Amino acid sequence: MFEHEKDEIDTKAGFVAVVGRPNAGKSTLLNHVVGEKLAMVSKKAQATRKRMNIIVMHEDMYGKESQIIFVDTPGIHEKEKLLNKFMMDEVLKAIGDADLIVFLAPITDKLTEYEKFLKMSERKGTKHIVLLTKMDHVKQGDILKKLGEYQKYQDKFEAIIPFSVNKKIGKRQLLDEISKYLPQSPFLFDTEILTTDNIRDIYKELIRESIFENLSDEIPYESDVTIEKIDESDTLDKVYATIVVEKETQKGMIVGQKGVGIKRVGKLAREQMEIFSGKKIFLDLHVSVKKGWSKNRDSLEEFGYIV
Ligand SMILES: Nc1nc2c(ncn2[C@@H]2O[C@H](COP(=O)(O)OP(=O)(O)OP(=O)(O)O)[C@@H](O)[C@H]2O)c(=O)[nH]1
Ligand SMILES: [Mg+2]
Repeated sequence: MFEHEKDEIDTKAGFVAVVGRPNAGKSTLLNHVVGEKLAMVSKKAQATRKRMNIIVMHEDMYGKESQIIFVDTPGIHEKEKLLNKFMMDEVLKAIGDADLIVFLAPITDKLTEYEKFLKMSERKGTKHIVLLTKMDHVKQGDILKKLGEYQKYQDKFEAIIPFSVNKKIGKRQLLDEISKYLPQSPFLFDTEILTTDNIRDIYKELIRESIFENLSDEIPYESDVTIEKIDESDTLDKVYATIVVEKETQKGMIVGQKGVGIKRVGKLAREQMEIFSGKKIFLDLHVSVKKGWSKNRDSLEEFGYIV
């Protein structure tokens, strides 16, 4: 590119990795900033398993437009299973590819998670912003106290912003701040698109979200979903999907007596899919058992988790 051409680019664009411990509020934040329910959210930790791009167009206070490509990631955690290793690899890849990182910590957290993140990310030296989430959980005085604690690391972060999705606080400030650190660049994606994920990925996540919502104990963690087929038309999508579990007993627990369990999972998933697509959804849902899938490389690949 010639120097004079570079000067003519009046837009910014870049990748922003959103990282933090499981349940910090990463996926909720991204659904909130994009204004659409795209990423799955759960009260239970370790909901997100794979990176997801969520794209937000933002005009800063000087009228300059940025295309912010947020990358939702699984929570930072340590576990031995191959699936969990894949999840951590996803975090590291997102950090490695990012122009900027947003580190999320619930405001009630101690600084140990942040210190872990600093160790993980310092080698590459990518700039980061700290976002203190769920500030609606605490009083004003506690917010100031927490901001004080983070001052110890003020030379490490570019900004620290308290945030609450519930109280709708912090969005504009976050997007303005992110825009400052993005490179001058033409837009990297069509300005109309909100995610690079396809409909298959999103339907899969909505079914997983319903499993997280409706089932307890180990089932959410030991199950996954494959979308076998989608027959699309203008007003109706017919979706054929299988829930895969590790054990025969888990299959029984999902199906439930007279099939009430799987009906409940299917109902919530279908409602969410209808909201997302604006179409009627026919959902054909089955359960199958695949012992040890979360520890097996080939099975993980079938679910789209390439380790
Ligand atoms: N009160 C309150 N709750 C929030 C806020 N943001 C997120 N939550 C809740 O926190 C829980 C976890 O949210 P997620 O968005 O799934 O968290 P995550 O960081 O994506 O979690 P993983 O995908 O497991 O890493 C959900 O029950 C959200 O409703 C907030 O600002 N205030
Ligand atoms: Mg998540």
